[in-house]
Amino acid sequence: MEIQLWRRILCPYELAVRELTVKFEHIIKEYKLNDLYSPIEQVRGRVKSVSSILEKMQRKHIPLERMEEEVEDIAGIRIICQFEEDIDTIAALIQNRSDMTIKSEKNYLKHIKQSGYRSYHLIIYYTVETINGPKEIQAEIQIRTMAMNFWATIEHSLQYKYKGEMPLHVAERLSNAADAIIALDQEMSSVRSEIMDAQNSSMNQSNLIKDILMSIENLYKVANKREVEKIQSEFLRIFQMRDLQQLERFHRQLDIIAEGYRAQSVAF
Ligand code: 0O2
Repeated sequence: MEIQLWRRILCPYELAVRELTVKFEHIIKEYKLNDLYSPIEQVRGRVKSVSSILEKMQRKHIPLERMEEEVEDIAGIRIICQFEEDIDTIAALIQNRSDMTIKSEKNYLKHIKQSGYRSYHLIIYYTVETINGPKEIQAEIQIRTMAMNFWATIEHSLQYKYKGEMPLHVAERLSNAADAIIALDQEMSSVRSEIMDAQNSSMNQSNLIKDILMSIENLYKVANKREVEKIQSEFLRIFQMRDLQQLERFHRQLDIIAEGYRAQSVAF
């Protein structure tokens, strides 16, 4: 097939990968804006290379005219999360969306692959708008924890290096590493609520500091410069104490000061 034709075939898949990546990144943003823990940590996307598509078609005896139906992962999205529990939350998020329809799932967490590979895969139908009208394509979404991703990335490069003929001692080490990853994910899940609390409180603190700095900046526009300088050094003093409650109190005081200036400006 000519390269130009490949480009035309892959073009809607490129659009789908870009759109889906933006949509999942936006979910992270929405959680953060609402001061909530995001079950999605990171999103990556790729369009399968022509050589990978051809290799898969050869391996699975897929004729060229069936390529778009049978090679389900031309568009691929990988969603990385922190905890194994997040995987179900993300799958439910996808299931409830009106712009993605789940065609099938492969649960390599329940049915671990012989290699030791663990991940949760969904094949979805997704429609992109092209200059010729809407086109429904398939995309594969892989959902896995950071630890699972670490293992899969290393194993994938070793598979590539040994071209399917991995020496036994390497395969054994990978299998041991896969067991260690299972233990690590379980261990992280057992301290999940503590880790999430720590992350939430550090997120709250950074949002609070952002708000305080913005209030001080706004005061500069309306208040006496010396007074704002005093407020600023008071902020630095409280900031060094690393006490969230004190910071919250200080923020409330700033609101009252700002309110006073607003009232004054209305009165004049
Ligand atoms: P790439 O480079 O990731 O795009 P098959 O391709 O025959 O293995 P199938 O039925 O099409 O499998 O789908 P399956 O099993 O869900 O696997 C598709 C993708 O999952 C693979 O894509 C890998 O990304 C990943 N995967 C599956 N098994 C393993 C494994 O044992 N180790 C690692 N590291 N990844 C795996 P591709 O096509 O290999 O390519």
